[in-house]
Amino acid sequence: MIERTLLMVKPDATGRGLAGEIVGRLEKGGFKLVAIRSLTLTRSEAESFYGVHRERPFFGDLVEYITSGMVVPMVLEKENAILDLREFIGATNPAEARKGSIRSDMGTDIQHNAVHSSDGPDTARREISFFFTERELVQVV
Ligand code: FUP
Repeated sequence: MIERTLLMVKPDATGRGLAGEIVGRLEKGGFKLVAIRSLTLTRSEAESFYGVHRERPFFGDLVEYITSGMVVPMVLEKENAILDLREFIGATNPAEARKGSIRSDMGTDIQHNAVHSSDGPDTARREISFFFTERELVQVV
């Protein structure tokens, strides 16, 4: 099934000038770019985006970090996009991520792990509409 998912380049990667390289890798990897933007999240936006982690011990640090610089969210489309993208970016902790994956090559530690991607269909829908309007998701082929 053709799916759409959300990938967000995080501040550690944008700050090191890696956003373009990440987009290039994704496109070469067969992910079609549907929509892309850049912004710096406010604290309340970050708390809402990471709402499922509110009770976790790292929540405060995560919000602090994700608001510390620019993020580049994008919508990507392909067959089986959600799970394939999770595989493509590698495990959450760059030290455990598959060699050659984005997080292995570009992440620093579990917090500064270069990119986020949606972990399932419901999350993908929620995260895509968090950043993009319906109009931005329309593609005339
Ligand atoms: P992922 O779905 O791979 O992005 O990972 P999680 O949903 O488990 O975690 C979300 C984010 O919380 C991670 F990208 C990084 C951060 N995190 C920490 O900072 N410390 C932890 O111990 C676990 C996650």
